[in-house]
Amino acid sequence: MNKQYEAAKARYAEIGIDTEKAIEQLGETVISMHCWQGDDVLGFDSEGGLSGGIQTTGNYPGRARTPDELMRDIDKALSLVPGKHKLNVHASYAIFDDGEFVDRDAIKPEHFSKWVEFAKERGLGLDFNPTCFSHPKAEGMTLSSAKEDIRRFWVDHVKACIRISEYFADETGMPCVMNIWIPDGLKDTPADRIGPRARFKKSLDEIFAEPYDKNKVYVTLESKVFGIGLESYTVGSSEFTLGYVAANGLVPLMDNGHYHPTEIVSDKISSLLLFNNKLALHITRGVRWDSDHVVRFDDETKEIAKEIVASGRMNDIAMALDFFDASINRIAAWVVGLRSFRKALLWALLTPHKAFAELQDSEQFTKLMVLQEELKMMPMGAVWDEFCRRAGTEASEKWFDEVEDYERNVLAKRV
Ligand code: RNT
Ligand code: ZN
Repeated sequence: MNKQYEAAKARYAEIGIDTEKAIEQLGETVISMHCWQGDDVLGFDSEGGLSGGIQTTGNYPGRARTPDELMRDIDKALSLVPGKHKLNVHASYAIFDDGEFVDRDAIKPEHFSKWVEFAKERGLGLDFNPTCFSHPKAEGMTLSSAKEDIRRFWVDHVKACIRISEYFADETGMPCVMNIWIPDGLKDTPADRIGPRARFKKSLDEIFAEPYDKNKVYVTLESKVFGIGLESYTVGSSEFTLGYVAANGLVPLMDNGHYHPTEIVSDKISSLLLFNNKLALHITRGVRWDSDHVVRFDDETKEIAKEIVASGRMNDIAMALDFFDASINRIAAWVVGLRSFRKALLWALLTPHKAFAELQDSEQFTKLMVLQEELKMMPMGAVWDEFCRRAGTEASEKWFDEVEDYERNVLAKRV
C-alpha cells in the first residue's frame, strides 16, 4: 500500500474522481509512437536528405543509421514509458535485402516483414504512412503534379501503401491507421490554386477506386497550412482535406503544428467529432512555426487531452505523436514526448468534466474558475507514480540514468 497514492485517491474522491478507474483507462489507451524521431526522418530507402518543407535541426550524436539500430533504440525508449503503444512506420523505412532496391511505387509487404516481426514480438499495433517526400520524384509536386508520369508514380506509391497497411492489420490483428500527407505547395503566390487541388482530388479518387477493407485500414488525410519553401500555398489545406474526407468517408487528421499560430487544435476536436465517426491527431509542439519540438506537459497538450477525454469519444480518436528533434538525445526525446502526452491524458482523466460542464450550463462561472484553478494543485503526481509502478516502469526522473548509460555504451559508439 502506497501512502501517498492512498492520500491522493481519497483527495480525488472528494471531487468525485475515481483514481482507480483513471489508472485503468490510462493503461488501456493506445498512443502511436512515431519511428522517425530516432533517425531524423531519414529512413532507409534513399541516401538523400529530408525534403518536403519539414526540417530537423541539430546534430546530436547517436542517430540510428540502420534498421537494427533504430529497433534497438525504439526498444530502449519503450522500456521507459508506461502504457500501450502502436508503432508508426513510414514507407521510407522499407527494409531491403542486401543489394536489393525497390522504388516507392513498387514496394511490397515483404519489405516491411521485419517491422511486422518486431511489432508482433512486442504486442504492438502498427500504423503506416506513404512517404511523398525525400525522393527525387518529390522535388516538385507529388499527387498534385501537372507531370502525369510523376503524378502516376505517387498514385501507385499510395496504392502500394494501402496493401502494406492491410498486411499490417492482418498480421497484428489490429487496425492500421494509414495517413496521407503530401508536401505539395508553393513558395510564392500561386497563379493557379484550383489546378493542383483538382489534380490532388483526382489522384485520391484513383487511389480509392481500388477497394480496401475499411475495418482494417483507417485512411486519414492530414492538412497543413505551410511548409519551409511552401509559405504561400499548400495543396492539402484544411478545407481541402476536410472536404475530401467528408465526401469520401475517410478520417480527418489534425497535426497541431499545421495551423496559424493562434489557432488551436483543442478547439477543433469537438467540431470534427460531431461530423466524423473517427478522428486522428498528430500530437506535436510547434514553437513559432511547425518546428516539431518534443511534446511536453504544457497547457495546449493538456487542453487537447481534456477535449479527447471530455468528449467521451476517446476510442474514436487515433492519437499519434509527430516530432523530431536532432539537437538532444533522441531516446530521451521519445520518452519525454510519450510520457508527457500520457501525463496529459491522466490530467484529463482526473478532471471532473461533468461537474464542470454543469457549472458552465448553469452559468456559475466564478465557481467554475475557482475549482479549475484549485484542480491544478491536486496530487496528480502520486497517481502518476502509482500508474508507473503498476506498469513496471520507473516513475521518477531516474529513467534518465538508463538513457545516459545507453548513450555511453551504445549511442556514443556510433561514429
Ligand atoms: C509534416 C507532417 C507529417 C510528417 C511525418 C513525418 O509536416 O506533420 O505528418 O511530420 O509524416
Ligand atoms: Zn504530422
